Amino acid sequence: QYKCFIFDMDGVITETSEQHYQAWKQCADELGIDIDRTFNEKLKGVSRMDSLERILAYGNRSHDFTAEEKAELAYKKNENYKEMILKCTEDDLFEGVKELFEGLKEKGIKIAIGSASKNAPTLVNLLGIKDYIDYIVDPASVEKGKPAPDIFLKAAHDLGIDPSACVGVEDAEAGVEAIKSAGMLAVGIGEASVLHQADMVYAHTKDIQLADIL
Ligand code: B16
Ligand code: MG
Repeated sequence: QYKCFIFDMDGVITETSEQHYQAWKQCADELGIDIDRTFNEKLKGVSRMDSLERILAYGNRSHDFTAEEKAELAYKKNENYKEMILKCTEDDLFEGVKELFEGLKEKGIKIAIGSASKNAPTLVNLLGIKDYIDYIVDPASVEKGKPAPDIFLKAAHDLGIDPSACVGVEDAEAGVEAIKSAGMLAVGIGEASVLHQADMVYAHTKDIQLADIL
């Protein structure tokens, strides 16, 4: 039986993609690169440095910066983003998340966060869900980001649970791919046509039926 649920953060338990977008938009504007919300879709679930690389490639400016300059751009974006998310409170938690967590706790199932974001611990605190979370993966501790399975496998390993007894919940295509390569059950949040690799798909987190999964 399933012993652990590993949740992605952005798009699954809260929506921070708007703040990521605003912070990247400011960075891109300063470089004279015009990004919009459609382009931002390609940054969901993608690590900070990879997001910057995608923006630079989009503006044909991949080769214009040294590694140091890129690190500085990413640093500035993150400082900006951190200031934006300071306003997050329990009200920013998606509907149904607390009830879902309560249901899992009742059944003795562990809850982990498998986000690509290095800011996940800060958000877990701001969203007031710290007491529910058994483990937060530090994305800096794994070699490869999503769609590689590393983040999800790290959670299972550190909790001492076999991957086959884990359920991953993701809104991004790359995230679902990561869960499947980790050998876990994949629950998709969003559109079934996009998340076709998922074992089951719900439109919103609040629609998840634990009884169906367990
Ligand atoms: P950070 P997720 C991802 O979160 C975001 O979707 C993505 O836009 C962001 O670049 C990435 O986290 C890294 O975030 O800069 O805070 O380390 O969907 O994996 O929860
Ligand atoms: Mg996500």
